[in-house]
Amino acid sequence: MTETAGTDRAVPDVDVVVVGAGIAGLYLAYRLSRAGYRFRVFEAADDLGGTWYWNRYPGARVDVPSIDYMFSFDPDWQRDWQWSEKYATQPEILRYLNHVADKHDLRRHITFSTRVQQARWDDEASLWRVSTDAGDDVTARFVVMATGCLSMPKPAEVDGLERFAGEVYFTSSWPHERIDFRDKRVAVIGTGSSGVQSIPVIAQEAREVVVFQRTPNFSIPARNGPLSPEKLAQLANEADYRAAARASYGGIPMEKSITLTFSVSESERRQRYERAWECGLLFDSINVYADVLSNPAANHEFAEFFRNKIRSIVDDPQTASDLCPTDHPVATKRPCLDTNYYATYNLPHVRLVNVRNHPIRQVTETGIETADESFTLDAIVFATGFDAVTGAITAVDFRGRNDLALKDKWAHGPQTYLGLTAVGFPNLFFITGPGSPSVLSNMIVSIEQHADWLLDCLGHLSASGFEVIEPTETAEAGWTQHVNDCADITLYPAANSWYMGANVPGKPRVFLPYCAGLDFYTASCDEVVARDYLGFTLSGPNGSQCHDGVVRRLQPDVEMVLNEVAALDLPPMESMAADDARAFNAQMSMARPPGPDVGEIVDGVLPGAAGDLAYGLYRPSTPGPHPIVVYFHGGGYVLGDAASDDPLCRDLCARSEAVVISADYRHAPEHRFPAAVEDALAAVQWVGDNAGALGGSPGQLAVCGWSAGGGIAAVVCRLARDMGGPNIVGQALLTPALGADMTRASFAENADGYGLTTPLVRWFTDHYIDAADRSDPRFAPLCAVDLSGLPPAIVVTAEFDPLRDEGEAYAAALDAAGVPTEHIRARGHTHQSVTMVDVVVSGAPVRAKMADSLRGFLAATRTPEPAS
Ligand code: NA7
Repeated sequence: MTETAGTDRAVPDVDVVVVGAGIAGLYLAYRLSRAGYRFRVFEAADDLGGTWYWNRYPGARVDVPSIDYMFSFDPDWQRDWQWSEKYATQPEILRYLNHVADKHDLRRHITFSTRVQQARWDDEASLWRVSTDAGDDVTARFVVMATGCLSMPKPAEVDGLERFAGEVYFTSSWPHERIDFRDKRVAVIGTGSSGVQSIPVIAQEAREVVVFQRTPNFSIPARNGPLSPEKLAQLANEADYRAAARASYGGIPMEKSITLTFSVSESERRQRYERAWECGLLFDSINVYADVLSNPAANHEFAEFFRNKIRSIVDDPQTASDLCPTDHPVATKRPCLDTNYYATYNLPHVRLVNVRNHPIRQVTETGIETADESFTLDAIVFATGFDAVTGAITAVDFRGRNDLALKDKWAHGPQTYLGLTAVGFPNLFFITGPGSPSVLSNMIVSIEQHADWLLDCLGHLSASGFEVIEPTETAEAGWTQHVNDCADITLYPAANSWYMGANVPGKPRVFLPYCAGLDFYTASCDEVVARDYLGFTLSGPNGSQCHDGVVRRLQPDVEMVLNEVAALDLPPMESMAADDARAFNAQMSMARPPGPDVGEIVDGVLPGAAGDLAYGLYRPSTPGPHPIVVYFHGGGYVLGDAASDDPLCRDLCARSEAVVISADYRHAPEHRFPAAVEDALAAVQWVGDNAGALGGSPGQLAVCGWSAGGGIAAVVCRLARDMGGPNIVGQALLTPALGADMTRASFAENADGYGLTTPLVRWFTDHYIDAADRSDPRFAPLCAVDLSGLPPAIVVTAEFDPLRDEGEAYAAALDAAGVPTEHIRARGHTHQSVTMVDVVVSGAPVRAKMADSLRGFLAATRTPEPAS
């Protein structure tokens, strides 16, 4: 390390240390060298290639099409590199990587056979002190982990391996010389991609193969072969093709399905499933329907299709049954692409042992002993996977600020900002780290995206006179939350997968990759930069800057819906006449999923305050009588009806097991205040009087409403209290409109961009009520003098709702008045999003909570059954 002339500031030996010379390390070497940085790449192996250096097992291939698995910075596909097959083998990929390295003279930057062991942040000098097992001590301003997601093999988790006299292999570090299995009895432990690829090839040669399977995986035929003319045609304009890959969901140009499984007929589903089985493409097959990874029923049907395929291929019914995955939803573990995998079990010398039923007890000198059998073996192959995503990062002893160990920081699961950086570890970057799309995307595209972002960042730092970058606590916590939110609306957490860290004993159970898509992710990274490095502190000798904040605050599915609606560029509702707004609302309602099935739905008419009103009655499928919830729809007093809130009412009925009566009320501007509340009160009175005839249990009556309907439900509770009936036992108010007091902060904070806008609230309010009446508690229940004695309440407010603060205030006022009140703050939600059944999956837990509360309110009133 040298000193800068004239100053006492330390100058590091290099600008950047890169750890790893796989695909990411090579691309970084290319970019850093072209940009004139001083850098070193350390690689533990004695040659380059990373994954493709180590995983030389028989049958090893890439599982995305080879022509998608190429660097885009070097468009030499057309000129001097051509793949021989749709899915290249490991040797061919390694040749490609060597070709790229040689062509761009990258090898000279790499120090081989050298493992980085420790990196210590020197706060005073603002640099990393990096040491290796070869004795190097290097100082670097930045350290970049290009260590890959599947590069830290799991150790063998069996007793007695050291006793075994035969050969032992790990797919993850396969010998360089050819292994001859002819005439050998071979065990393979593990049936992930490595097992599934290698087993059929080993079986072609070996005398006997015994596969020890802990969890069967879903696998589809790779249908490998020559490159298809269609794929080649897509590449006619390679620059466009690569750009489309970068802008895609998974890093492969592909139109993302927006069709929901049960929106099409069974025969159409069958055809699509068959196409998924036939296409030989992993990402395309999962993309069969939009809800495969979010709707359990959709996933189950797809999974059953695969199980039937397995049963149709494998002759022995017990083996077929053992090969059928039943413990995880399809695609929640990485599905495999295979060549003859299932058919291999029809060979007389291949046998499957289900270690869940026949656990491996130990390895002996001669083979493997299960609880009930001994297998004599010449070789054991471990295809048991990796300490994925975080393993190779925490294998380096990183010491950040105040000697904080990265391993300790991540003891309960990784926390990162953008999957790229971590608080306490300035100037440390992870390529395809935890919290980035990484293994759920085409790795090579994700690697380029990360490396490009990093190079831009380094350029920005130096151009702005900064030398240190570190995320803030707020930004990191927000991103980590967002990564979890994304996973939580999928079925991924349901599987004991390596995505969840569940394959490594003791590893925290946290979903590691970012699952909302490369496109969505890239937009976040770009937005951070566009907002002048939002969530990062940038510092240097001359000062620092920090625009603190969270880049993704909305629930991911809410944001996607908002983006889709924004893309439609619709006219604002407040620019329409009331009738046009109603027609527009009705039209928008037609495009959504129907909501869950209920026992029956009956339309009826009830006497309102000034004439008949329509209602829709939703009855649970369980035997009645049921308690009754009278529901008031949203729509700003101007629009809406039972049809507009139909999926929400079905959902409420199914979840609460109550009869839900969605009662209409007269609308403004034709019928202004207090018409709506008068009708609502009349409806509740009528339902109370006719509970038995409606199939309800008398005395078990609650109210619920959304938006304006929520305000109406709140008002009805107070009027019923004051009038001495009907007896309402609970109220559920979903993002209620409670007085349109536009001085509240949420009206300014969420004025636009979240569906319901402040101008639209004003438009609704003006249609409904004169300014002089707006403090009437029949419009603004917060203006009521006394809220005591009201029925217990659940109030749901949404973070990005102009009405949020009045909901908050009402929940607090109820509580202060002694009303048992539960207040749910729907984080990352908007005024409408919780109502979007089967569209906004993240709203489901909020609705479940609301239904649970209603059940509780109603159950508390049930007359106990007489003792027999
Ligand atoms: P995977 O996919 O993690 O597969 C490892 C397999 O080994 C899997 O079937 C495991 O069962 C099994 N396994 C792991 N530990 C044990 C023990 N102790 N006993 C028995 N069986 C065990 O790794 P791969 O190398 O096949 O593939 C990694 C990725 O590379 C793949 O997803 C592609 O993206 C490419 P488990 O499912 O954990 O019960």
